[in-house]
Amino acid sequence: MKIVKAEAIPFAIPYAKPLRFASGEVHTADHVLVRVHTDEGLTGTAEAPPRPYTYGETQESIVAVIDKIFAPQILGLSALEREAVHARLERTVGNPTAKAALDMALWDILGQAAGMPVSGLLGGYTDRMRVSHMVGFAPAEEMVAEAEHVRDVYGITTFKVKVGRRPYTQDVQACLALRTALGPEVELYIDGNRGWTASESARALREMAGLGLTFAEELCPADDVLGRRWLVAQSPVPFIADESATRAAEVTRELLGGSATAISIKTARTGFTASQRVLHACEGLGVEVVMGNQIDGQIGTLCSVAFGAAHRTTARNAGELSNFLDMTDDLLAEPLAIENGTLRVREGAGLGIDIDTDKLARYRQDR
Ligand code: MUC
Ligand code: MG
Repeated sequence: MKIVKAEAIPFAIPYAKPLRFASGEVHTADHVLVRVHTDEGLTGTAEAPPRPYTYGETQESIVAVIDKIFAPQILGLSALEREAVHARLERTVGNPTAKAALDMALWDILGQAAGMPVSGLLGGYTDRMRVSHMVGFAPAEEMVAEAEHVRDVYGITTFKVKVGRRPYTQDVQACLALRTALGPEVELYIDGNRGWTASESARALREMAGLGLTFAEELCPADDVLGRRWLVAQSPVPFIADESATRAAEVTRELLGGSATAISIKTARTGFTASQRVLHACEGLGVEVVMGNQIDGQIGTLCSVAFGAAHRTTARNAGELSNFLDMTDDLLAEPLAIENGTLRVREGAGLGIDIDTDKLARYRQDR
């Protein structure tokens, strides 16, 4: 099962509603479709979503690093030699989504070769996840209307609220409005994308003490080392590290150093192989995890739910699996459907990513 070709195809699909958060905003899904081909005719597929404001990757950099560095290094290896593939990819620091998409495409090949769904190969814990919806920056009444719409149409009852603007006049007010409108039965947590200081975060958490938040994520920068530890030590809820701790070693450092007490796992940036390393580190250290969303399209969401449903620890909390709802279109021939607040893993061998070739022709940027 030799790897004979690795393709990186840039495509762009506009968002119907842009997502705004403290570190940036997304108007177009300018992602990269990654396809790995073997000499036996199997093709593994995944997508890499560049997040320049978070990791510095761009659509152009992902295409370039795959075409010029990663593809030449892995051609000729067997798709079964995942550790050897990783040893080569990890010579290069950074470029997380390019590496992750190659990893997931290889797992797709493994699943197809074994005649097994990837989720089953990874762990096969369950066949679905509860969905958490991310509510981006907007006036409080629009954030409430969005959450009510998503609850009424898709049955979603867990919401991650983006904070990190002006804490007391905007963010706390928005969270209050959401809790008042949605009532006690929904689950709310917040993500600051490093937008507040440690002292702003502490005061905001005190002001929201009655709101029953489940988690607080990246409220202030992890690089504010002592300030962040001071904040985490007094946080009334588990404090999630997201972009500050992505690889297993970073996760271990942040958890042992007291800069986080829970972890966001995103297959978009650690694929399946490195996500399992992160997950197992978290299980060993005894902290909760949340399947995060890197503003994935449907292909990335299918990968997230395959991983999240595969393991007991990831399936315990709702996974962030709904950002694709805001896109005007997607590449999957059979679109994903969120029903009763849950998303199911796709059945069949591999990841079940069937690309609509007409849509790919319409949205690809390289022709
Ligand atoms: C999140 O959880 O932070 C925003 C930027 C990014 O890289 O991911 C998103 C969501
Ligand atoms: Mg986050």
